[in-house]
Amino acid sequence: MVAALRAVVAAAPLVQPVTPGGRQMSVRMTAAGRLGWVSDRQGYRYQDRHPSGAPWPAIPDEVLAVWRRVAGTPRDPDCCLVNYYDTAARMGLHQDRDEGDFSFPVVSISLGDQALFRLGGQSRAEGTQSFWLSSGDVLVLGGASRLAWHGIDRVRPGSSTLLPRGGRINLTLRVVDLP
Ligand code: MD6
Ligand code: FE
Repeated sequence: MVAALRAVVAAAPLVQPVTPGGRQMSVRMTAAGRLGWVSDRQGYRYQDRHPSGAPWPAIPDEVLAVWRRVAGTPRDPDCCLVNYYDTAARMGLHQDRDEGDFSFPVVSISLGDQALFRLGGQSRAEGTQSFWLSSGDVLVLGGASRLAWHGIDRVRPGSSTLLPRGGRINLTLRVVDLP
């Protein structure tokens, strides 16, 4: 899977996005599939091209195979968001709600260093629990957890030898179905 992702990143290079408010995110991102999720000063959105103007590469078969095994739907995903965390990167608490149909799950695959995942409820005010995601872990946010708040508090450096330069890759697969 890492080899297939290297080809994705060669076709659609990682970018370090800025939020609509102008803050640089610490995670570097790219995507595969019909649509990719991008963020810049104009806002967050799904679009059919990398910021370079190139179409997104196809979602690798190895990745699709995981979705087909766990997503519980015959529909294939439209988007595979690829997030790369160096050991200083984190992801603030958020909901995945830019998609049009929340009856489809979001499936996440973690590769490389472990990361401390924080999972709350559907309202930001609810309490959270934290657990470590390790390389090879697959997490499905579906049903009542589809709109759960979640984020990455930190990456544990040196906790995996999968990626030669360390850090963590997280893939999230979604059916986008824009409203
Ligand atoms: C991460 N994951 O694991 C960030 N979103 O780096 C997510 O933001 C995420 O793991 C939706 C569903 C599952 C996830
Ligand atoms: Fe998310």
